[in-house]
Amino acid sequence: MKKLFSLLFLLAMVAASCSDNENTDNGQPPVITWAEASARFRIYAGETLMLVPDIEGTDETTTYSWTMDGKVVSTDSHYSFLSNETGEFFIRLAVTNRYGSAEDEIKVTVNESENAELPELPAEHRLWCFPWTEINIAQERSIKVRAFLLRTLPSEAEITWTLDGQAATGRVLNGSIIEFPFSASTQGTHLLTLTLQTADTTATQDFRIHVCAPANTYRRTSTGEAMVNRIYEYMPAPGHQVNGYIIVGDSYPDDCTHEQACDSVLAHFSRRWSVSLGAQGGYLIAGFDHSVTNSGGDYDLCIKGNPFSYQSEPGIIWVSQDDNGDGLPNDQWFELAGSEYGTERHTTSYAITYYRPAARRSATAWRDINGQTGYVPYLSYWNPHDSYWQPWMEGTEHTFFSSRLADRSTYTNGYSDIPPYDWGYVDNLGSDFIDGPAGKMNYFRLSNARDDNGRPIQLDYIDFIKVQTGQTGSTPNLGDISTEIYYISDYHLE
Ligand SMILES: [Ca+2]
Ligand SMILES: [Ca+2]
Ligand SMILES: [Ca+2]
Repeated sequence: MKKLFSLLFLLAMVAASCSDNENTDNGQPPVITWAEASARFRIYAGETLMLVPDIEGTDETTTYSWTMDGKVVSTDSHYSFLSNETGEFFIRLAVTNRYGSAEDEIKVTVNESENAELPELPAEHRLWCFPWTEINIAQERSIKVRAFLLRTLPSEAEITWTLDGQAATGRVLNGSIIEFPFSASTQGTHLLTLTLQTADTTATQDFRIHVCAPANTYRRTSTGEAMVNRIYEYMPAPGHQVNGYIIVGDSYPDDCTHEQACDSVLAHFSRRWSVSLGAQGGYLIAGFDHSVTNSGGDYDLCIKGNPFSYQSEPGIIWVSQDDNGDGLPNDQWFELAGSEYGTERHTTSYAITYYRPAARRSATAWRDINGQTGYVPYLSYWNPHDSYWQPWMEGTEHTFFSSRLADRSTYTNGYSDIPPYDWGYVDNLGSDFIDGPAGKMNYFRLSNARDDNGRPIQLDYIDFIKVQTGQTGSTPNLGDISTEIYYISDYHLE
């Protein structure tokens, strides 16, 4: 277990090292200013606000005095304020140097716990949603076509399938997932239609499955470039580390397009800077300029995250071959099994919908396929952005489809602990977090690929990789659990 304050302290030191710890003696009394991120002193009860002013004119005689109601609360260059009471608090800072002193007072407004300001969930949900409605798949493989029901169906509801015009049989899982197992025996496009009929509604959905050449037809040779060379999709779920996180600052402008966001992620990777996938289900899809060979049991992929001893945020890895050879990730995905795969701590076929907050500086509500609801918290200290909903996410709600790992985080007396799983996840301090050829990071084996039935599948190589935040959860001081990535590469070229 690790205390939050060690991280906060580290942050304070990082901030301090670029400002008031350096001797900036300019023959004048000190000047106190506040970085914009710290200027909005509005927090929730129980939330820690780290106050780190920028001080000009420090020297070896400089002293600091933080006071509240006339009492000294700190003599450090920074002050971490925490109140479980609501109200307005006035904090005074006095800084001296050999030429004089400066004082400043700030007002911190502490609101009731977040629950008092949580947005309401929409009462009515749409009928259903689909991870995909068109896909490419290699001949002789099989895939499960799925529809996720978002409303409880009346008992008389009738579900029917047709495949290429002929009646076919699917099944309903747990009352909320409709599934059709499709085997790709004949090349060409197959039309699968799902119809749902109740006393007052008929809904249909078409799925187009393009059965392509047999697997391994479009293998590409290596150019020697280890790192992924393109980001095809960057769709982070809402989260406080995605854009505007206090350590990183703004990563994207308010009118950022999806294409610009993808380019920005690749630029981050080339510098080994972090990008966050946001809360559960948030993901990115990357590709290589060659096919990455499956070594048959050794490591094949390298992915860097930022796990700490007290904070693993496991991301689940998916891989794909370019089954139709068009250079785009529009083909079947396979999950790389980690240590929890197939256990009660691992759920496949999970869907979670986030709702765009109507109010500024607000938590983001979600509802999942199991009917559970919750919020991605708004943490003004960590990220004072108006919204954690990214500009390129269209609409008022967005559903992510993924597998899910059980949230095992704990929070006790100001301490958070988000423990790692054993292996098989990025941003996770497991046994595969090693100092390998690409540096200290998680390493992955393509031999762990699983098909839709949970069985091992032999992929001679892969072309695309998808990484998704695996847990739904948050702690009061560290916020949402969200996977971070800094770099993805082909192990064999490191
Ligand atoms: Ca992390
Ligand atoms: Ca493709
Ligand atoms: Ca995170």
